Amino acid sequence: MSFLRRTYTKKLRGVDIAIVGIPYDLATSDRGGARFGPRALRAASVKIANSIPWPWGFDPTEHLAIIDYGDFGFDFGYPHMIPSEIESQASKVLKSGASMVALGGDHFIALPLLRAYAAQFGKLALVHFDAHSDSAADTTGRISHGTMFYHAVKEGLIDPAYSVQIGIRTHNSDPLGMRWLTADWVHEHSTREVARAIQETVNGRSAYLTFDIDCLDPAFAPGTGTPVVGGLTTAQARGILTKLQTVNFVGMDLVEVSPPYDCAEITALAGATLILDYLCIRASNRASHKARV
Ligand SMILES: [Mn+2]
Repeated sequence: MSFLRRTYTKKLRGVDIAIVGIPYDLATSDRGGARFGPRALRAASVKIANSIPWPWGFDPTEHLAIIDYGDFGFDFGYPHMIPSEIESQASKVLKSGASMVALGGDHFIALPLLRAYAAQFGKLALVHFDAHSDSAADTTGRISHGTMFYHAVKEGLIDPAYSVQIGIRTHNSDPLGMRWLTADWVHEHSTREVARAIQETVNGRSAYLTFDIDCLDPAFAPGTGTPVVGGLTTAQARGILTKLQTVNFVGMDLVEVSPPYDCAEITALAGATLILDYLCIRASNRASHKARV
């Protein structure tokens, strides 16, 4: 089944947002299974399709042309080729004028995606929800789900001065200039204060949203590869996202949903709902833009 019961098609003419699956999990350091994330997110999304999402009060599919592009294809027998294959397939979608929501897959996919987005939009602000900073230093080009944002900074894909990582609760001695709103800080502040801090950091720049489901506490997202206790509740994450309507997002991924470790589709439903919130942000952006014109 497709995401939110959208039409499955490779035709991109007139499309605002293409949902793409990237079933890749060879970069994980612990539990695998995120290659099954796209199908789990699609299945869970059916539960929230064709209804008016709370608290938004409108159906984003009535304001945006959203399709399900299916999954990117690549050959697991040539693992070193996969990053460039993801990048080129993403570039093809972006060049059509459509934006994307990528269904992971492990978090590594964000790096080739950011290469494609930066080629299209220039250096971006990163809004990154995660238990980990994923910016460990790496000078040898390992394909890892723990080093993408180190490379994204060094390659000039993202501007660390306008980038923010939310929900962090593991150590990294060098955040590379990105702002950290740690999980502890989030727990001590309201979702409104967290959203304000994100908006202040992004400061009107075009932004990319990357959401690692392990930002959520394992109680709310057990089905993931590298869970860390002490994370956000689903309600906190939604409370923050629903207050980011004024951020100019150009794309999103939601990664690290690993269905073999999930139970009762808790994790997949959380992920699908967070994506629906993103689609509502994009729809309300468009509505406000139309109103200004
Ligand atoms: Mn991550």
